[in-house]
Amino acid sequence: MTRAPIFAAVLLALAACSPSGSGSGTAPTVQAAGAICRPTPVGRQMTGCYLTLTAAADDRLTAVESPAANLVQIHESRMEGGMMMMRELRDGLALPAGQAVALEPGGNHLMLLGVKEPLVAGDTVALTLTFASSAPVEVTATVGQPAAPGADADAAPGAH
Ligand SMILES: [Cu+2]
Repeated sequence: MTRAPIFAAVLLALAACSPSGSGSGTAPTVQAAGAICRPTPVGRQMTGCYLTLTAAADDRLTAVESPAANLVQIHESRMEGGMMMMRELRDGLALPAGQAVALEPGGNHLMLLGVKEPLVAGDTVALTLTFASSAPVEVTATVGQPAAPGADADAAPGAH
């Protein structure tokens, strides 16, 4: 995999971001924070990753890749008949402008499938996030146990 096209795309995006006043038409960006992947269960080659995305303008997370896995899917979790089911979001995940969208346990998440080497706490996982409008974002997730769903990071002194 070559990095040159991504680098060029970032430069183009920056160049396109001229100070022209109104927000529309400028290159949008997405901030990614708090990326974490669960350790792979013994004998299994899949696991979930979580992070928080904030898009500057309306956007959509459309695809994710990782060198650590053969495939990364964007999943939603929902209760069906009292069971937690998960399903791929084939159209990606909507990112409304300025809203922090949390991918967290029990909700939306990234699913690593065909994980090549077992992931243990302390490892890192590179993720490349692709968006409908924004330039791709590369994040490094740490491997560990994510905070409980809905937990307020500020109210959990042990979290990070
Ligand atoms: Cu899943």
